[in-house]
Amino acid sequence: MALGAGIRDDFPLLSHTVGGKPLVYLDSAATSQKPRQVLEALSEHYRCCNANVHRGIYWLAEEATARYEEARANLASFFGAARSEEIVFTRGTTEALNLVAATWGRAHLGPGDEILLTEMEHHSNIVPWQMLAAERGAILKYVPVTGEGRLDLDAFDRLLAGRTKLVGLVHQSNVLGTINPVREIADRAHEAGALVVVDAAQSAPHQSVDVAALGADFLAFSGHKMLGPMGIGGLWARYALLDAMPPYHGGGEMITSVGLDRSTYKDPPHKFEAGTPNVADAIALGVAVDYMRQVGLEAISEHVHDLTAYALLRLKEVPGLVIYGPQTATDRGGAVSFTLDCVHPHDIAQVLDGEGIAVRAGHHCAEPLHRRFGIPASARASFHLYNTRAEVDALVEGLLKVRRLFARSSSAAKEDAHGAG
Ligand code: C6P
Repeated sequence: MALGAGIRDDFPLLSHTVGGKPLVYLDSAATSQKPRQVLEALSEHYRCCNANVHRGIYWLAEEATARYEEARANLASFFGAARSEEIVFTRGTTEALNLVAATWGRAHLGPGDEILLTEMEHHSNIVPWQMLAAERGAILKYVPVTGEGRLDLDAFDRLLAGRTKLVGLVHQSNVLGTINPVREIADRAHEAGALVVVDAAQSAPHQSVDVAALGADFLAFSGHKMLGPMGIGGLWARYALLDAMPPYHGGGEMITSVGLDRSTYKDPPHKFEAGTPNVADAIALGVAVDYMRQVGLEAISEHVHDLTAYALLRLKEVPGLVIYGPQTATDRGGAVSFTLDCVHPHDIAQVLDGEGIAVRAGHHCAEPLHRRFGIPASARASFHLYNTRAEVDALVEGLLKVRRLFARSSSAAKEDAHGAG
């Protein structure tokens, strides 16, 4: 299937205009757009199959339950899990990482134990560990990021110690685009006796992510970046690991029996899914994953790689633009963050918005990483299977316009200051 222009008809939102200009959506790292198959699955669920799951013994409830569990099985096969019960549905990556910290972390980490993260983590793979470390007296350490935006693996080896109990890292940086050598890192971490938690929020939308091949112990993902709805995602972990973990939230449907003083819990994954789950969104995420497989993960990867290579090349034409992260598309995903001379990233995003171009500006929930590069914020363009080279061209034109506007206003300001002096 031809990606880019050839697939855009599947994504109704992409035909919108902004102030009379065609929408150029370059913010898929924040959330992807949804194909009509996913939109239809959502509406079909509520029109045809809506009932609570794992509770009713009537036909409709059993149908909803079967579809919900089919979605789980689908995600398990998408991530190469050994069994369906290894997928726990959560609201997304953030909740999945909090789950690991609050359950496995509380049970296994004590005073002086070390948690080794990286400087390029999203806040959702930092803050839950900070909270846990404060509670348990554990110590946080960070693998530094090199000037090229890669992990310093020599430093990783030095930091990995007998007291490292957990290594947490992002598969693909949401800022730098860097794709980290997870397998290599996981092998070294395992040798040192640590478990590995992988944040796959940005990799799972664009490439085949196989938990066994990666050597992960835990892997978190967000459905809304994978062409699925918001509010659904998950955690993968080996069944034995999940089985040994205490539950997360307490409530309905995660128990086998409740007494006044204590309760007993179901087996995974239900032990971790207290209360009414997000059934419709889980089912629609299953459809999103089917859609990605139908298009082909290899084809998606290649398309995003091609656009990224093209963007890295063309962005060099914008004077004063600095790109953070690997400068070539090798081992790199489709998130390209940059700054432009003295123009604040928010101003860049605002001027581009006037051209119908949607990019993100700010620290992208990766404040320590921005601090590492000595900048408070950056602008970011990110690509998915529906983006085109023409949209990259529009971005470059838009950035040249930003430069012209701000060069004019800064020379006017200089003239004013000169005049006033
Ligand atoms: N990054 C971005 O614009 P949630 O919000 O739970 O679906 O995903 C959190 C998350 C975790 N890890 C990485 C690497 C991420 O990129 C994100 C989400 C978005 O970059 C929103 S801040």
